[in-house]
Amino acid sequence: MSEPLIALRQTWPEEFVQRYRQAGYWRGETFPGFLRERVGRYSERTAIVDHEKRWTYAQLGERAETVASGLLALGLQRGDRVVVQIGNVAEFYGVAFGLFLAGMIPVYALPAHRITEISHFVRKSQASAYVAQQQYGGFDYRTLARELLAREPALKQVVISGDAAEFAALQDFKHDAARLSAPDPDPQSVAFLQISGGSTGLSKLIPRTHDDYIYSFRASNEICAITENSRYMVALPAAHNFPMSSPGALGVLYAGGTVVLSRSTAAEDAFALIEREHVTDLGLVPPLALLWAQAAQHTGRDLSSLKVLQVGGAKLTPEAARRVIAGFGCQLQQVFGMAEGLVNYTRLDDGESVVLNTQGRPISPDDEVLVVDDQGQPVPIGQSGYLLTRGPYTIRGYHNDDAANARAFTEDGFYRTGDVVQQSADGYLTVQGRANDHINRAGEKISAEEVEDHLLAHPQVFDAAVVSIPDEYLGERICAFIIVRGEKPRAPVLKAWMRERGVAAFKIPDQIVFVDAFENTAVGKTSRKQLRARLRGEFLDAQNAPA
Ligand code: OOB
Repeated sequence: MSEPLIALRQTWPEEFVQRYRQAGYWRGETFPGFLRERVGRYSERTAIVDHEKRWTYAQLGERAETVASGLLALGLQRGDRVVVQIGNVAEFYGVAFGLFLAGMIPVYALPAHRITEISHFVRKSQASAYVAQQQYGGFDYRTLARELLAREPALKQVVISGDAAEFAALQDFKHDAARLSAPDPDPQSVAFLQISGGSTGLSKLIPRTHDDYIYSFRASNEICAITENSRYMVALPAAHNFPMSSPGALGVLYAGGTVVLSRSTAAEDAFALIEREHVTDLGLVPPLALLWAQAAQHTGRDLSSLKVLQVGGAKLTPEAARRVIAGFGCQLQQVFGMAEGLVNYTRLDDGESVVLNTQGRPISPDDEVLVVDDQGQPVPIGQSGYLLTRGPYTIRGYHNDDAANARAFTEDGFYRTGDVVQQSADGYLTVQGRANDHINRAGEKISAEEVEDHLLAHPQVFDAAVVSIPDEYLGERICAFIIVRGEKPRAPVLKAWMRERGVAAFKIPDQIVFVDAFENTAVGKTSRKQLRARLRGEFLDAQNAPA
């Protein structure tokens, strides 16, 4: 029996709805309205450039309408969730806006996700369809689609861009104006589902509404000085919240600028594109920013069009920030955000000390920030504490996940970010670390528990504890402590095991350490969290011990 259509409406209490509307944050704009308006206003300007396409706003609008007609012609309906797994190509936005026009709800997967994750997203969102590319980054997504259909019988459709084999082909979709008469969605309804980094177990789904998300990038545009002359490069995965909306591709399209997509994260490939397209703005994670800063000093490419380099997704230390500024010679902006909402920026007129030493301050005057101790009591200004937040673009709950919501939100609706920060008297935040057990590997968030679960499924693994270990290049790497059962497996065998289980490559441990026991860690006596902290401590001590 098919599930009834779930009501995808985010729930802020009425007094907050009124407040956010009155303050002018929520203006009743929707994604279909945004697209139509920009297509009308900027029609012949260049909207999107990828390695082979160059779309004007008119062409983006036409493509989105074609995708919408095609999806409706396949029998998909308004309100249907559709898992989208597309890399850094123009079609990513063709499909996203196509889904918006059709009244459907994209669920944004990353290209690195594999069957285990995609299956989870399909189930959790009760998706009707999966849209992917024939191949991207050397991986054939049709193979994944076949396995997905076998595992998820409720999935009705698979649509493939490129050679679609037995699946519906995105290229064959026909424009059909008659199908496109749908009324605009309620601005407070959920526009799409974003994937959480996941601190415990599998990723949660993050419902973002038209009103709240459009506010976040409209306000970001102002802070980041995005205009119709901005040419913004997407080098991180287009589906990630940072290059999507901080101010990201959506902010830039909202302003009438140009989005330039890079499929490659290699500095020289990107530099060629920056030179050719006169890229003005760019967002990177710290490890890439450092690599590119180094390469920039020896490149023959002209990077002088670059105005602002944004760095976020993981902590940029003051020393790293200095190197990035020296390497690029352009302005640095730190960005500390989360797919759940809250985004902080250093401002373009901030002094050097703020840009080097802080991760910025919130977008909105109505972003409420609390920094609290273990008892939930606010700590004095300048002291470290757990960051809690609520505001006009921070979710009040994950999609369909009561257990996670009970943990991640306070009774009065604050999101527990899991980050440990210090707040200055003028509201700037400096990230000190994290309270929860996720690993931030070059900006990719990995749940320790999820990796442990995969390892525990191996017959020769008796117990596993997964921790982050500081890494000069990645920020953090994944280390798995393993107690074996019977014969000891070789580390590469365990890594291959995870790969074969179909999980994203970025979740596979970088390092495996075999231990005899976790000592007095009888289940229930010591929390996993304490165990992980102790193992990490002992491991680091052992590494630093004199030889
Ligand atoms: C961004 O979003 P997510 O959802 O992948 O990850 C959020 C988490 C934060 O809670 C924090 O732990 C970490 O990533 N983080 C940073 C950071 N930016 C994100 N930690 C230290 N310094 C930073 N600058 O990563 C994201 C979303 C929108 C804009 C930028 C990043």
